[in-house]
Amino acid sequence: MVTPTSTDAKRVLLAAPRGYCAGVDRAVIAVEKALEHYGAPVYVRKEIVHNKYVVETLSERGAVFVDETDEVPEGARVVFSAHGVSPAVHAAAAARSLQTIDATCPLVTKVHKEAVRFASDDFDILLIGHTGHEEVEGTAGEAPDHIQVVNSPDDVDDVVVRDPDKVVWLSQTTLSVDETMETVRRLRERFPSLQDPPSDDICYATQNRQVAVKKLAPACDLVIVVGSANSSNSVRLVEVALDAGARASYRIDRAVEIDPAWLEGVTTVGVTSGASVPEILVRDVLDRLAEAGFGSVEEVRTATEDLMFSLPRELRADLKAAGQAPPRPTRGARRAITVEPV
Ligand code: 2E7
Ligand code: F3S
Repeated sequence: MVTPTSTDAKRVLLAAPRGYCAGVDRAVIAVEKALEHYGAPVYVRKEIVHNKYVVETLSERGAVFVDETDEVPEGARVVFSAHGVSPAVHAAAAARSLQTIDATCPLVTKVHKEAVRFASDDFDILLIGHTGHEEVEGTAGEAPDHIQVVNSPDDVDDVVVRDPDKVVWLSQTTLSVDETMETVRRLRERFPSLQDPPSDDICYATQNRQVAVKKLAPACDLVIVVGSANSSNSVRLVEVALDAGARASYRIDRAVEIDPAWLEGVTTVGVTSGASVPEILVRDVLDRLAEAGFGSVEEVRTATEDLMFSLPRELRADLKAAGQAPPRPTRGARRAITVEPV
């Protein structure tokens, strides 16, 4: 916990880690590289990541965002978003002879593999996550006959399974850690033999951003979360900030959305950003806060991140064939690890 200042000087506590995770970095670079290498248009199924600015910027450069593969011309190239797709989407793309680049985050692919394995062992799989979110649709689509979605602790009483001794829970990668643990606790009350996932499904980036905002929130009169409305992990950061003791917390896409009334009587402002948010948007927020007298910025760091994923394999192969070196990491020096998508 960060203690309040002894003076009433205005200050900003800036969460770290914040912003881009390794999966977003990889997905955004994949679209950029595809545009450079193949030329526009490059079709992208759904928003590559849930951030308005990223989508607008890539659109200006020639990316064409569509809802479904049937909007992509036969034989054209399409990128699948970081949130993952079900086997049915792969099949639909193949039926139209689309050339696919799968930018599914490798940590989502890991959850898909877990779902396939538990389904083949005939488990009932309770997927904790938000109905309608693209990631949940993709994961549930791996084994629709074995998976049911549990949205929140309040859903637990309605769960019906075939064999209470053969039940496992998995989850969306971007949930609130605390709420998910509460859902699991209630599920286990009903199904004492409930199995845990083989490893954490809530990813490192989600967890790290929640830990950082939890640390600064108790000292904050206001926590500003930069992120889009459809960004699950960004929305969770507002909830986590409030649960951890921030007196107020708001999500904004851009600095211009800061309402001057929010700053009245405020001494300490916390700032963080979701995993799909480019740092330039945070810089704009800090500039705006500085204009309002909050020029003193103190970073509150709870972890360092150096994870990086290699580009989608289809793209890497084409770049290599053209004699192009793989792109460098875009932020900081990070250890390269290769996790192959399925
Ligand atoms: C992919 C996955 O794009 P986001 O805002 O997505 P969420 O899932 O939080 O709405 O953030 C990056 C990201 C997170 N998870 C991308 Cl599976
Ligand atoms: Fe992947 Fe987690 Fe980011 S699942 S896309 S590393 S928020």
